[in-house]
Amino acid sequence: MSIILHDLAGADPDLRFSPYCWRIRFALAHKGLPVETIPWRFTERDALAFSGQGKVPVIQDGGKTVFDSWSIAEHLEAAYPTPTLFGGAAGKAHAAFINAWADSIMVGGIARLIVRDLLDVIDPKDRDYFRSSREARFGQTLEEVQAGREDRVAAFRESLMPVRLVLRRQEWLGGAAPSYADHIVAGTLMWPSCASRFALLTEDDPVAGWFGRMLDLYGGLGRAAKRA
Ligand SMILES: N[C@@H](CCC(=O)N[C@@H](CS)C(=O)NCC(=O)O)C(=O)O
Repeated sequence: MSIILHDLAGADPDLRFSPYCWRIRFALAHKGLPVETIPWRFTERDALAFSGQGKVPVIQDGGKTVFDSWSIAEHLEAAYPTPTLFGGAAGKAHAAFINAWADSIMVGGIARLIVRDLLDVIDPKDRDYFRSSREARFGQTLEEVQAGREDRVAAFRESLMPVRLVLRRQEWLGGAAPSYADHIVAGTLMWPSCASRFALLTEDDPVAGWFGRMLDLYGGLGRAAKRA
């Protein structure tokens, strides 16, 4: 039986752009687990009531409901140990750092570059909620947040230096093979890659080269994704 994944969708139900849901899409593919995705929009609170909270990703695996991407990764590793996502306790501890870094530095940096673009791809019924909740969070209009991004994108690219330095020494963040650390960073980059046409990475950036290899994994899962 397939695992069910409640997955953020845009106005186009095939446009899936949540950085957290993509981490789980990659993790499921890594473990070879079949998945059925159910499109979810920001204002469909009732559809997640069974999980006791209001954010995606949420998975239903047999009788078990799990939300929060890190908790889902932990569940998958415990329930389906091979192939491993973390490579043991030390690998999991290091992936926890990557997860925290991606959630703060990467997600925060990317949001300031593409948040107004998101308004154009989300479902029209979500637009008022999205604008008011994000403008309250930033204390600025979405247009103000995104303004001047051409001048600011270099600083975002600079923030990826730790990834670049690791990829100089090894092919994957996981070392000789991809691991959940790769899924976290690539899943986060799927967000702008799917929802915006603004180029976050330059083509000659080793991070872009690695992201291209990530897109090709698992039968080209990331490359086949619908893009805005
Ligand atoms: N820490 C959570 C974050 C999940 C999250 O923020 N999901 C977003 C979609 S990308 C969401 O559902 N937001 C609902 C909202 O903003 O109302 C995780 O890792 O899964």
